[in-house]
Amino acid sequence: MKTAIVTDSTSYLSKELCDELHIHMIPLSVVIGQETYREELDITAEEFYEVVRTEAKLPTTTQPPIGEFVKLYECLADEGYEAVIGIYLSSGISGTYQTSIAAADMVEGLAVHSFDSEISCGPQAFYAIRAAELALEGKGPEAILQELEAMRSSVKAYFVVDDLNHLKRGGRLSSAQALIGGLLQVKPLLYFVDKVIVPFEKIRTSKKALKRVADLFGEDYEKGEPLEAVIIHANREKEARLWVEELKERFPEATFTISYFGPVIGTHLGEGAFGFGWTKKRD
Ligand code: MYR
Repeated sequence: MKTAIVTDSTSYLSKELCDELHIHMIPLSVVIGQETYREELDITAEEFYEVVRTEAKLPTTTQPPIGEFVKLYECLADEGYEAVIGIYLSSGISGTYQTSIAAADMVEGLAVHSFDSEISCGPQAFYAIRAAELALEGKGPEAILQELEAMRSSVKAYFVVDDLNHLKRGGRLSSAQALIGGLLQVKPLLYFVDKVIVPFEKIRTSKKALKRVADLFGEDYEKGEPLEAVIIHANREKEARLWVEELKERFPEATFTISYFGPVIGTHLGEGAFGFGWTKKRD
């Protein structure tokens, strides 16, 4: 069964990799002032961080309109695909996954399977890349979905933000949580539990939070399984590169790539955020 792999823009995969692996991307958008920009298409991450510094009004984000899903799914059916696996950011932070499900009902002749990654960004990309590799090997949707489910327990991610107010303002971290624990005064290490963002540990400085996450990675690394990791930054490429050099020395058997928080996720995390995601290498 000819199966197409779709993911949304928040997996921040390069156009080259999407072309190579035949991954189709559906963009979320960022609204700055009166303008709406589809990320990765109308605005780059660099442009976004530059523009928001001078904009008085803070940006907001929107999920893809249902019509865009329908258009894409219909196009894929016209191209001869019989099935789609759509890998989307966590349904606990965006309506994108639910909209994909609603769009699937409006398209005929195509079996659409929407997969809730329960995460976003680089770790979501782990799923999209793996699904695409299997689709290229000729695996059908059931086998691919089975593999994605099997990956869940090994996909981990932690992140730290410079200013928690962005998450609070966007409603992706409840005010109660942010205030009760006095989180706004510290740099909590954050992660996803049951599809939503919660604090993992309260840590006083970003530097200590990054050290802590490297130690958490180290615990899995010591188990001896081959790991692939992604370091994600919000407009801090130089620091990310330096960090990766240190990590490579400390964990020589693991592979590291660098990704970024683009406009949509950057709106909610703010400039200067860092993330660290990893998974077990699959064969
Ligand atoms: C929408 O408007 O539908 C998009 C909402 C996106 C919320 C993003 C919240 C932060 C996610 C951080 C992911 C970090 C993964 C390592």
